[in-house]
Amino acid sequence: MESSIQESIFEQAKRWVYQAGNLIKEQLHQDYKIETKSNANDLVTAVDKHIEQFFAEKIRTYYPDHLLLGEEGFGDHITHLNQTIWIIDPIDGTMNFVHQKRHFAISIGIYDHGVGEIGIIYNVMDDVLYTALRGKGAFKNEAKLSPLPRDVQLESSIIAMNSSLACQNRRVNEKKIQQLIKDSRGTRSYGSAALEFAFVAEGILDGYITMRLSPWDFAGGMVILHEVNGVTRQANGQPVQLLENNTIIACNPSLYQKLLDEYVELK
Ligand code: 2AM
Ligand code: CA
Ligand code: CA
Ligand code: CA
Repeated sequence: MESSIQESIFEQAKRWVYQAGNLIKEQLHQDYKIETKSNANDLVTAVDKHIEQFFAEKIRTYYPDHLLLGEEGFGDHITHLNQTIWIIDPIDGTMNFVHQKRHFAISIGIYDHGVGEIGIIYNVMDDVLYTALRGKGAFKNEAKLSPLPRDVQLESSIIAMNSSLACQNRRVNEKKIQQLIKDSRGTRSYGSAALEFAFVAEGILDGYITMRLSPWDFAGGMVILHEVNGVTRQANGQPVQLLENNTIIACNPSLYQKLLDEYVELK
């Protein structure tokens, strides 16, 4: 994507993200409808839907040749990558939104022919905007993020994960995850995949491991993490598939091989 086009789309997207953040704040304490999706703990609210519709309307008006892939179904049915696609999670961390009224984010990744050009993750209640343009670095608000250090050791690392990874489960060897909990300095679970990606990019987490993320959970974070030399791979070592669910390791480059070889074993 040409640099001036990339920058003008970015400026527009950023304006919309701040507008959407204000819409979420207005509705945060209102009596919105809450429904469940795949299970009783998989929540979706009228606010999630409203925000995705907001972006769908904007994109269709201003960029009619772009496509949208969104969690709540107001986007397009996308089967291939050879166009410009906005991959949006209107609220990442819906459970946090409902229960905690904080620790949730708007996440956007804009991909052109499969190449991540723009990443935006907005921590709405903290008013912290993580951004990246391909080839131009990553930022936390106005501050440029440093490339991740290359000499990080596991024993002094903090690893984020969904706690269910350490319980008996169908996908990974939980015994090795339990060993990872012992061998690392500490573990965390924030409940927003997008924020967990942003924290790895910021260097305040050293890794994030999670099962079956959807494209809108990681699309923005992958662009941001890439700009600080972070690694995002499937847990089997394969490249992430942008249009599919992926079990993911996102981490500091110095930890990737060790996590893959010693701690993340798929069943
Ligand atoms: P969401 O809030 O947009 O649904 C929480 O564990 C993290 O995992 C959030 O980023 C959440 O995104 C994501 N997630 C993905 N699939 C989920 C599911 N079926 N139920 C709950 N959270 C899910
Ligand atoms: Ca959801
Ligand atoms: Ca999500
Ligand atoms: Ca969501």
